[in-house]
Amino acid sequence: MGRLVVVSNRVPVPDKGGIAPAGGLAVALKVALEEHGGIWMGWSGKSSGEHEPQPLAQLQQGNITYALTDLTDTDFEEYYQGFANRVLWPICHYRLDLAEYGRKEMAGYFRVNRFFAHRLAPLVKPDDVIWVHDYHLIPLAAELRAMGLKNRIGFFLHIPWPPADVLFTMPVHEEIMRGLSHYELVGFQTDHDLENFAGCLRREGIGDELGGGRYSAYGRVFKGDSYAIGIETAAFAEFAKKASTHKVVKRTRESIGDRSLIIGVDRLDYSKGITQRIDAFERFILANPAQHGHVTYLQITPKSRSEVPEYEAMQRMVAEQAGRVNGALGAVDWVPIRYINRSIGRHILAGLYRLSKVGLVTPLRDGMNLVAKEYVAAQDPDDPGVLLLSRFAGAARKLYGALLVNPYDIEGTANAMARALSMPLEERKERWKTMMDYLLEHDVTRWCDDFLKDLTGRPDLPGEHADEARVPYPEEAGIKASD
Ligand code: GDG
Repeated sequence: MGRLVVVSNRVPVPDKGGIAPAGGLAVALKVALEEHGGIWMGWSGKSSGEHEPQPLAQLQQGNITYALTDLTDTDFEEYYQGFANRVLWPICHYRLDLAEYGRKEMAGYFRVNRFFAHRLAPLVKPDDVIWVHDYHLIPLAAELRAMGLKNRIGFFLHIPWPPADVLFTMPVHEEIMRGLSHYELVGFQTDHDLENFAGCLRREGIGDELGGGRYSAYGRVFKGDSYAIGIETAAFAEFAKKASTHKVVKRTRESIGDRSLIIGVDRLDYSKGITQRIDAFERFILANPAQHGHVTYLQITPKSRSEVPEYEAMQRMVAEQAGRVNGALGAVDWVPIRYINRSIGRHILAGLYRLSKVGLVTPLRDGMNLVAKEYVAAQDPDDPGVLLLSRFAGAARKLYGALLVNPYDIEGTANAMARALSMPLEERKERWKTMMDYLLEHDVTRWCDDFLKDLTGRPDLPGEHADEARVPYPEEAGIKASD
């Protein structure tokens, strides 16, 4: 294959010493980029106000070029906050009640994708392979095709794909589906997401499943498959072992004493089921008086997307809820819930996972959920904790050793907490080993290799660009920004 060109909304730019920010995805893609040489392009995270952004800022690190563009305030509001985070995110997480459609935002989303394409195209060579990431950039391939690019282009969706009845509530669902058909390979986290996607194609006769993982739609043939994203399992396990001696982790151990620690780690997001989880913890304490004073639930919740009103409201709600439970159930020498509303260092996080007897990962819906995988990798093999996992997280499709829960069932989740805390060592070890063996084999490097192998080694795909003609996008198809 030629060079690799990765495009994502945000780019993990290495610091001046060339160190990439922590996180499996950044590491795995950096390894692939180093191997093939290439470009990682995306938004700089900065605004150019209302002025046209300057040309791409390019930063060379070895044989990788990081290419970053600013966005105007309007672009940020319409494309990022508006359509990506207030329409696509809730819709893909089955929350059509939270989706806020606005013609202006929808037009802004397609406009910024076109802008990205125009900035990227001059950097791309004919044999480069392009890998586009996530829901912010679905229409990018169509825009690049419209500019005449014939490269192999793959897309990976990090979040869930909803069933047709949910997706079709979105006024521009047709344009989104058409956008995906312009890729050679569309990757989802799980078989369920892929099934939902195939269902969307079948409904209203948009397209067909051709067999062998091939699909046709809008006069094009492309492949779809599922690729569960992993973590750097072996490295994270080692990291967590070392982190147990970190002073903050030691202090936490001392402050916990002989109580059992339960941990939850989630960006503050309504998809993560944090309020239902606190309800379940409260129910568990009320139903198990013997546990009073003997268990501490640590919830680490960095703020995210605070500029979006739903997130701001949720931030207040979770803090109030944790305070109410502590006020009602706590004692002068026992605070049942320790709630941290900011980000903590990755090494401390790894050490805290290892210290915790139970990992609570109970999203209402999640593409994969890396916290579940990190919690497992961080455990002491001789005395592993128990992963309590929502059946609606992508991770539940493969982590067979977890205790699966339905996060909407507060009582069921509370019962599972009690079961996890009393699970015998032999059962804990057996469950942990099943999961760890899987995670070691299916780490993030394997995920990256599998996707790229399918994208590049596909002589059977015609690379058909039957519908090369310019695709009319919403603002041209009669949806005006001023509507
Ligand atoms: C999306 C999809 C999919 C969290 N708090 C802190 C911290 N974190 C780190 C965790 C983990 C990451 O953030 C969160 O990843 P998740 O996968 O759990 O969730 P999303 O952010 O929603 O990610 C998801 C993922 O994309 C990848 O495809 O799995 O389904 O929604 O790595 O450790 N890290 C540090 N301090 C914190 O306080 N250092």
